[in-house]
Amino acid sequence: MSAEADGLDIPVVWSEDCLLHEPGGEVWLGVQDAGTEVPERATVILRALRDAGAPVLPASRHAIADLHSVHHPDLVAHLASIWADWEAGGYVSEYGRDRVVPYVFPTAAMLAGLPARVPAATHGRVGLYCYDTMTLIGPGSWEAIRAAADAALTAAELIATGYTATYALCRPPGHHAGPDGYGGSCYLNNAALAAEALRQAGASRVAVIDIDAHHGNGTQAVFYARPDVYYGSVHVDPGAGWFPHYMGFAAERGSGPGAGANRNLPVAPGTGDDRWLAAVARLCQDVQRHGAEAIVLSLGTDAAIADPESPLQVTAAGYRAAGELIGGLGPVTAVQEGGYHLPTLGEYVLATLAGLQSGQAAP
Ligand code: SP5
Ligand code: ZN
Repeated sequence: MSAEADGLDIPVVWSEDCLLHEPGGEVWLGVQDAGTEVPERATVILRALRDAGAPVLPASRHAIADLHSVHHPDLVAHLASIWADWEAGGYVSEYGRDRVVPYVFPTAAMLAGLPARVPAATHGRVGLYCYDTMTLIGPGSWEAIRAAADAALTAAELIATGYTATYALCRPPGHHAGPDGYGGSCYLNNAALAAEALRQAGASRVAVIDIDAHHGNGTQAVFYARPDVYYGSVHVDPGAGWFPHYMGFAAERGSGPGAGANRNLPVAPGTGDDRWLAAVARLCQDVQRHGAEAIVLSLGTDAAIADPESPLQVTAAGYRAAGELIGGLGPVTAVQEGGYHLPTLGEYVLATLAGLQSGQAAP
């Protein structure tokens, strides 16, 4: 049975609030560029999945406390309030800064062993939580950030009601956001929240498989010392010069009780279907060995040939094949991460979900 012929049954969990985040670009190397993490990403994906027959379900509102399963309450409170503080501080009206962007970061090199204090000035404080200059906050950002987290939590909770696959159309994405910091166009870690929700719904072991073109440093950080949630990622090699630069190397295998439950498979720029799918298959073997009862798929489609943010060369057929492999592992909650080439984005997401459906239908 093919989803292309017979329709996609996987529910799409969605909130219109995800369109309210308008980062207005990214500051890269000191210059503000247009940026690629735009609201139209979500509308083209939604259109493609609706056209394929997928049912669309509303994201249900969750308590702020539910976000603390993954994130420090101070980060959540900061994200919820920083835009109001920024406006009240005159950064827009007096200084012409129409988005929140930090300029000082409390790196280890600056602190020299001292603890990071919470700065008195709002423009100092923003660097305590944000680790780059590409992840801007504007007037509607918090509503979208919260709605994306709601979508991921709802999609995970639907698994307990009998769905074997669900999809959260999250925007902004999440896998670069860690327990107490954000960056890489991500604010809250939607996939990690979904994994925690699956644990709380009774799965004793959960696996996150991350096929976004970039390493999900935030998800890795959340689960690095834990044996109950496996994290495995195939991504463009940070050692070859790619974001997130500081993490995502093969030697990172987990720590303490989590030793062995983290796997990074960096691939060279230019990697296409064959070597990328071999890495996905290796992650699937890991997941079977780990004994996960539920899977979260961090579904970034920026490994696509035409994507402007990565040098990988994976076809839509490659993503479909990845979906088939992952669908064979058990119940899957797919969570949207990156993917920036608007003309092909919908086709790639649909191909992956069709693969998941087909992999789950196979005997
Ligand atoms: C969720 C996700 O995919 N985040 C990726 C963030 C990676 N951003 C790196 C941006 C580097 C500067 N962008 C230059 C674009 C040139 N086309
Ligand atoms: Zn990415």
